Amino acid sequence: MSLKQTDSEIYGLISSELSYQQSTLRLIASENYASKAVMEATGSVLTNKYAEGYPGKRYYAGNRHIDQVEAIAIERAKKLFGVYHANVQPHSGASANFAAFYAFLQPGDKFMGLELAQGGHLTHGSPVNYSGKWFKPVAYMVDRETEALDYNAIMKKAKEEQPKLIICGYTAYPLIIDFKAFRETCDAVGAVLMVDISHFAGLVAGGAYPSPVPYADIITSTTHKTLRGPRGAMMMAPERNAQIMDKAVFPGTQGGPLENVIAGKAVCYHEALQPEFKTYAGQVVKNAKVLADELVASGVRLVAGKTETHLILVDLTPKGITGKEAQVALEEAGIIANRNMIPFDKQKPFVTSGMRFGSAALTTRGMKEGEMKHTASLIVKVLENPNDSELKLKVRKDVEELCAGFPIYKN
Ligand code: DSN
Repeated sequence: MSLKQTDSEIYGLISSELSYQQSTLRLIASENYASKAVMEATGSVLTNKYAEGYPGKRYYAGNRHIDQVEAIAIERAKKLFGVYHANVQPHSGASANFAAFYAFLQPGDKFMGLELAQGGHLTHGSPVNYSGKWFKPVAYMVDRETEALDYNAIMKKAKEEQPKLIICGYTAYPLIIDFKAFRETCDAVGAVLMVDISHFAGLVAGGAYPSPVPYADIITSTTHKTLRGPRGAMMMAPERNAQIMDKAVFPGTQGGPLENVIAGKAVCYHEALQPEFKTYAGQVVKNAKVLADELVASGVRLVAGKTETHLILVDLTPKGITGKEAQVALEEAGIIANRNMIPFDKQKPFVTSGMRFGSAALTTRGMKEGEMKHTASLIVKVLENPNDSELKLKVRKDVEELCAGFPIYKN
């Protein structure tokens, strides 16, 4: 029986969500629209199978097709990122990061990561996360003036602190990371270089962001952000760390892999290996830059003053509203984006002084520079009049009209 026949309640909510996704502007920097092919693979019969282990070495019988699916996913990931080895089993970015810690650290070991409020991730040493509870995080910061990473300061801190591992790759940093500088720092103190490329993996795959592969000891990534695959994650490593990475995922930190999601990842890698993906990745960055420039031209302050990626971080302090207020007002107008801490934020994490915008989902819909200018004008209208209900209603209609010209799924 179909979902509609079996469970009309859930079917109805999924249908409503599709309409909502279609009729709103998605600017959450970590979101995207997976293709129908990716969703078909993810929703397939592969969900019925247990496959603990790896291709050719499973702890369950009956994996003849599963082995092929996972082996293809691994080969495609290796080709896409030009890396020695890939593990496609991590269930999520947090799981992948946990496995990286498991591979290289012992409880109590010291590591360095960018503070959460500065753009780092929860799993990069937040005191409420295992990374901050079971290990000893030392936070590095962006420069107070430029709001960019200060590689000399990071080197100095690493020499003082002697961490066993250093993480770079963030959730709210709009500039390109100098991986070579991090490599030099790690070499100077004998630390492992872990690069979390979750946000910009699709840009790396599409040649719109430098690759960390020549520098990293271990790479973690989600697969559903700019990379546009199913919700999940992956890890990559050079030859010297291939075995330790695989053992850290299974049996170290996970049990049975989600082979249906792995099939979705295989399809995503196949799509990302096509020439159109390069065009998409380049357009993601172009769109973000236009959106950023338009916001700046309208008097909006950006953290670091610009973007070099898919991501824009707005400081709302000069506008006199909080991130929480802006997020609610924008959502009422059909613009979906998330509030975010900014460096040296004076507001609490639940309130924040910032908004984070990303261009990947709109780019996937086919939107280009013209639509970014339009989108920026709508954002500015709402940010300047967050309590004007009539205006928000007008913007909502404008958003619906704009979205109608760019269907998410064309057939
Ligand atoms: N939730 C992701 C993001 O929005 O950046 C990070 O886990």
